[in-house]
Amino acid sequence: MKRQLRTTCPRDCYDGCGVVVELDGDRIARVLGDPAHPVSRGKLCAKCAMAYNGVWRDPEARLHRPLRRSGAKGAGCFTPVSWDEALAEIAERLRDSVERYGAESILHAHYTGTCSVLAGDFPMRFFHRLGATEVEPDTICNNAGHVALELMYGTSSDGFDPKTIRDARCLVIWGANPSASAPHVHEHWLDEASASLVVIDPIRHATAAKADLHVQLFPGSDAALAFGLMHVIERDGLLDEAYLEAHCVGWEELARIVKQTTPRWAAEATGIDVATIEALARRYAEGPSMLWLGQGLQRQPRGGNVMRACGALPAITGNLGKPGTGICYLNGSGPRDIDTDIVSAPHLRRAPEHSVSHMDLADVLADPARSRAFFCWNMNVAASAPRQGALRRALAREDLFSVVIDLFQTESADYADFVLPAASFLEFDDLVLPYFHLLVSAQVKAVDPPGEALPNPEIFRRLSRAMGFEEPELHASDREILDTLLARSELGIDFESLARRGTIDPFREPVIQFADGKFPTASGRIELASARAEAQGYPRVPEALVDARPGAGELRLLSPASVWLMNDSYANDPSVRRRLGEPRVTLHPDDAHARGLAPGDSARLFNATGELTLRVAVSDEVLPGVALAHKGRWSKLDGTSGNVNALNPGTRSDMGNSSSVHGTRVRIEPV
Ligand SMILES: Nc1nc2c(c(=O)[nH]1)N[C@H]1C(S)=C(S)[C@@H](COP(=O)(O)OP(=O)(O)OC[C@H]3O[C@@H](n4cnc5c(=O)[nH]c(N)nc54)[C@H](O)[C@@H]3O)O[C@H]1N2
Ligand SMILES: Nc1nc2c(c(=O)[nH]1)N[C@H]1C(S)=C(S)[C@@H](COP(=O)(O)OP(=O)(O)OC[C@H]3O[C@@H](n4cnc5c(=O)[nH]c(N)nc54)[C@H](O)[C@@H]3O)O[C@H]1N2
Ligand code: SF4
Ligand SMILES: [Mo]
Repeated sequence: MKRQLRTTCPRDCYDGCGVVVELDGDRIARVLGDPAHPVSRGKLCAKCAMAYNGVWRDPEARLHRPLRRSGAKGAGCFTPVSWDEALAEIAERLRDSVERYGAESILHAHYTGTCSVLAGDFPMRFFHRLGATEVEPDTICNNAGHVALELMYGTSSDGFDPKTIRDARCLVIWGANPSASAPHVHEHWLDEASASLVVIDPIRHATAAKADLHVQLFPGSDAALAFGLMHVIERDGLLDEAYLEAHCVGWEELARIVKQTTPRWAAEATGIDVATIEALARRYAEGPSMLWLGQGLQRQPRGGNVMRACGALPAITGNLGKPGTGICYLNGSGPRDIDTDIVSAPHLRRAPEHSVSHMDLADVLADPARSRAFFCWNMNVAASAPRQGALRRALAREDLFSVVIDLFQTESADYADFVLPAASFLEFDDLVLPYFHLLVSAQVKAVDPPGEALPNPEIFRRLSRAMGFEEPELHASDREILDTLLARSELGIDFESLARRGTIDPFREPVIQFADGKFPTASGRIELASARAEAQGYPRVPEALVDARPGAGELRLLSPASVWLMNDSYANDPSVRRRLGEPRVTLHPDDAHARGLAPGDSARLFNATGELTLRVAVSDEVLPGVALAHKGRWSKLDGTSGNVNALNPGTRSDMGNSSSVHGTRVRIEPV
C-alpha cells in the first residue's frame, strides 16, 4: 500500500526543508521535497535529492552492524560484533581510562552531522555524566562570530526573522553564499524580495552574480570596508543619533577610529573603489536594511574583529528594531522557545568542564598524557578538521582507544577501534529548529534502520547501561523528552500533532528583532565599546585592521561550502560523485598564467602544513591572489593523500579559539 509522510531535513543548512517520504508498504519508494512546506516548496536541493535517494538508503553503503577493528588503524579492516560485545568492551576501556588517567583523558568530538535536537544533544547527557573533555564544537565552524556578537549584542543567535524582508529596501549578504549553503533561500527568498541585494564576497558565486551590487573585496579586508562605510555614514550625517543615544554605548570611542578610516584608505585596503564604498554606505544607511553576516565571513585570522566591525553598522544607522531591518548570523531557538538544555542536561556534569579547541585536536590526540580515548560522533574529523596529516597520524596511535559513530564508513571511522552504526533521520523521530527561518519541524520515522543500526540516543542509553550509570536522565525515552520540550514551550502543540503537520510556523507576522530596544548585555544596550571584551583580553572596540596580502607567489586559499556536498557528507554518493568530478582548484587567469597553468592541468598546492595535488580550473569568478577549492572531499575515494584540510594550518582566529580556515595561504606549481 502506498502512502506518504512528512518529515524534515536535519542537515546543517540554513534551509530546513520539509520532506515528503513516499512509502510502498514498509519500504521507502522516494524522498521528495514537501510541496506544502514554505521553504522547500516541493523540491529538495540537488545534493539531497540524490543522496537521500542514493547512498543514504543503500543498505550496502550504510553501516549496519557494530564493527571491531581487525587491521592497522586507518586501513579500514573490521569484523562485525554484537552490540553487547561492542558496548561491554567500550565500557571496560572507558572505565580503565577513568581509573588510570581521569575522565578528562577521554575526548569527544561532535558537531552538526545532524542538527536534530535529540540526536544532537542527548548524547551530551552521557558525556556530562562521564566527565569527558569536549572538543568545543563551534570552534570548527563559527565560534569567533558567536563571541564577537555576544560581546556587542549580548546574543549571537537571535537574528532577524527572514519574513521581515517584505519591508526591507536593502539586503546585504556579507560572507555567506546561499547559492551553495542555503539553496532555497537563494532561489525563493532572494528572488521574491524587492529589496536591492548587495553581496560582499571575494568570489562571484551564483548569489553574487544575481546581486544588484557585488562588492568583490580581498579576503580578510572586511573590517576596513566596514570602517570605510562607518566613516561615510558619520561624515554625511547618516548616523541615527537617536538610536545611538537610546540603545548604544561606546560610539564616541569607536568614532575616534572612524574619523581616520576614509573611503580612500578603505579603497586601498579592500580593492573596492571609493564611489562604490560611498554608494553602499548611503544605500545601507537609508534603509530599512537587513544585514546577514555569513559564517564564511568570520573564518579569518581576525574574524572576530571583522564581525564586531560589521556588527556596528546596524547599530549606528538604527537598522534595528523595526520592520525590514535587523542583523542575522544564526537563529537559535529564540522566540520559538525550545530549551535544548533540557536535552543535553548540563546538570549531570560531575566535574569542572574540560574542553579543547578543534584547532588543537591534532596535538591533543598526539599526546598520550592528554588523551587516552576518543569518541567521534555526528562528525568526520579526518575530513573536516585542520592539520589533516598530523591529525591522521595521531588517530593512528595504537594506545588511543577510539570509537566512531556514523552512518557510513568515513575516513574517521577507518581509524576507529569500534565503529557503531547510526540510524539516519529517516529512521527515528526527532525535532528540528532550522537556524534561519523561525519554523518548528518534526523529524518523523519512516522506516526501521538498516540491520542493527540505532539512533544516537538509543546508542547512548545502551552505553550508559553498560557503564552502570543509573541516573534516570540517561535512560529517558525519546518521546518523553520530545513531549517535555514541547510542553515547556509556549507552542501549544504535542509531538504527535507536529509530526502530522511536519512543520509549523508559530508566527503569523514577522518577529521584529530587538523590538523592545533592550539587549542582554551588562549595560542593556549594544556595546560598541565593551568593558567585557577588554576584561577578556580583547580590544574594547573593533579595530580598523586588514590582513597582510599573501607574500610573493602565495595565494589565499578559500575552501567554502560546495553546491554538491554537505560538509563531509555525500562525497560517497555515486550520483553526487559524477556531478563533482575530480577535486579542483580554481585560479584567476592572471595567477594561472603566471604559473604556467592551463585549465585541466595538475597543480601541486603546498605550504608548511601539507600539500595536495588538484586539477586546475581557471575563472575570473575569483580575484587575483585568491584560490578556491571546496571543502568536503573524501580522499580515499579521490585517491589523493588528503583533502583541502591537508593545507589548513589550524591557526586560531582572534576570538573564541575558532577556525580561520579561509586565511590559509598556499603556493601552487605545475606537477
Ligand atoms: N577546509 C575547510 N574545512 C572545514 C570548513 C571549511 O569551510 N573549509 N568548514 C567547517 C565547518 S563550518 C564544519 S560545520 C565542519 C563540518 O564537518 P563534519 O562535522 O565532519 O561534517 P558533516 O558532513 O556535517 O557530518 C559528519 C558526519 O555526521 C554523520 N551523521 C549524519 N547524521 C548522523 C546521525 O544521526 N548520527 C551520527 N552518529 N552521525 C551522523 C555523517 O554521516 C557525517 O559523516 O567542517 C569544517 N571544516
Ligand atoms: N551545500 C552546502 N551547504 C552547506 C554546507 C556545505 O558544506 N554544503 N555547510 C553548512 C555549514 S556547516 C555551514 S557553517 C554553512 C556555511 O555557509 P556560509 O555561511 O555560506 O559559509 P562558507 O561556505 O564558508 O563561505 C561563504 C562565503 O564566504 C566567503 N568568504 C571567505 N572569506 C571571506 C572574507 O574574508 N570576506 C568575505 N566577505 N567573504 C569571505 C567565501 O568566498 C564564500 O563565498 O553552510 C551550511 N550549508
Ligand atoms: S540540505 Fe538544505 S537545501 Fe538540501 S534538502 Fe536539506 S535543508 Fe533543504
Ligand atoms: Mo559549519
